Amino acid sequence: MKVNELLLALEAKHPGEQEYLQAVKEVLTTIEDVYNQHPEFEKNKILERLVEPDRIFTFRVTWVDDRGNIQVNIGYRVQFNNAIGPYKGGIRFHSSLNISTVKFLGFEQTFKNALTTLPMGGGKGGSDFSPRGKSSGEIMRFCQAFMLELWRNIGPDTDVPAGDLGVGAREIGYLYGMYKKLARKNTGTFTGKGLEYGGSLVRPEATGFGALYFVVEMLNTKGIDIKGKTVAISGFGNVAWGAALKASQLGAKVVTISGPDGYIYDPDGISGEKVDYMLELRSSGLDIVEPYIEQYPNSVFHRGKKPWGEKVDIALPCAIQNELNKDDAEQLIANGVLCVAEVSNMGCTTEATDLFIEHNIFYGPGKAVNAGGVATSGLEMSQNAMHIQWTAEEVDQRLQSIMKNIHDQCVKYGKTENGYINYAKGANIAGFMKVARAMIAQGVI
Ligand code: 2IT
Repeated sequence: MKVNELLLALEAKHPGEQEYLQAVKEVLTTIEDVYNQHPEFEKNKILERLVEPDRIFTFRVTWVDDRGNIQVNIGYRVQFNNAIGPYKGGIRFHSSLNISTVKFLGFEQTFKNALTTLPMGGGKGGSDFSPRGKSSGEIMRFCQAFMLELWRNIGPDTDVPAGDLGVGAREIGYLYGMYKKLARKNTGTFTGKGLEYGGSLVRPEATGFGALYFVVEMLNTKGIDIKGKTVAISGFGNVAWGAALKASQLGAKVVTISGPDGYIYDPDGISGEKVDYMLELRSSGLDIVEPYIEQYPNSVFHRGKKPWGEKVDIALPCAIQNELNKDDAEQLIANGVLCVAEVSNMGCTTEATDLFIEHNIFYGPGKAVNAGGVATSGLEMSQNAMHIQWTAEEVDQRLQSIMKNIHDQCVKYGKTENGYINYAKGANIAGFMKVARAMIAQGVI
């Protein structure tokens, strides 16, 4: 198989779907050698089958805002691949969401979920609905209208959605509530649920916690301690919050967070009550971080800028895809960055990723680094199926061992001759091998 030919064909078939084509290209170019060493992959047309989602649902979502005006949005659910388990992946509410983004996220999710060691296929969904500035009533009505259309296509053994950007505990509550009303079943067909109705302890923290467990594993390969290291975090939502919480607990010093309005630099470190304050900032619904400087006057607000110009040891993009580009990467490298781990999905552009790898910098791709979120969703599904609830310690223990296992898989497939671990390559090959073998075993379907 010539990967280039397949990519050209895909570009012709799906013109303009930039994020999707980028995600596919990043995977295909790293697995090409392994693919060609296994004639059964080519014979079974695994790549041609893997790059196209099993199916896509696109639907209109009509709802009424607080002023009585009718609003129209688009809803999506991409069921990408269920070779190893039910479709599983989040729902994103963001004004920029389009089919290219949902497909890229679903594609990535397929490999990520394979890495978690749990039986979950890949799916993703969402809407171009923007929660910014919306009242709780508007959010609820939108979630209900969204679910009115989607509920028929999901279920505990079919497709299990969860949160993503713009979809947190409140939205999951509204979505799941409407699902239950329509399905008349209490099946747990959603993860990230509230603790009172089937949610798992540690799920809110899991993406950020898992990311830090992964970073610790990366640093361990060179005997480096995370204690005392400075950390730049972008974003200030659920994922950034979990990452800041665990990083500070581990003795690292988090010096930045960011929002669409700019970034905060806090020389004293963001820990303790400042991490709690992130939740308050988020709950204002305004999507800005500037109020942080009023609360903590020692900090500085840099309007319209990203935090990657700061001199730090560890950079953790926690906001959105392609938020760290080539210029940012050059700046981080010039400032002596040690480790860059994507907590957002595809947080770095391809050019940035290539630069980090070229410079032998610890670089962790999103599908490995942030897999703790969906892995803990998998643990929530297990608890729901057994009708029990594990303690926080039990869940955290499992999360830690899953992250260690993912790290081991990356090392197994990503270690290069000079000892450098290419985590992007390792994660892609490990995830691919599992899904490809499951597809072959199940025949041409
Ligand atoms: O990107 C992701 O892995 C998520 N948004 C979490 C998905 C999930 O099903 O928990």
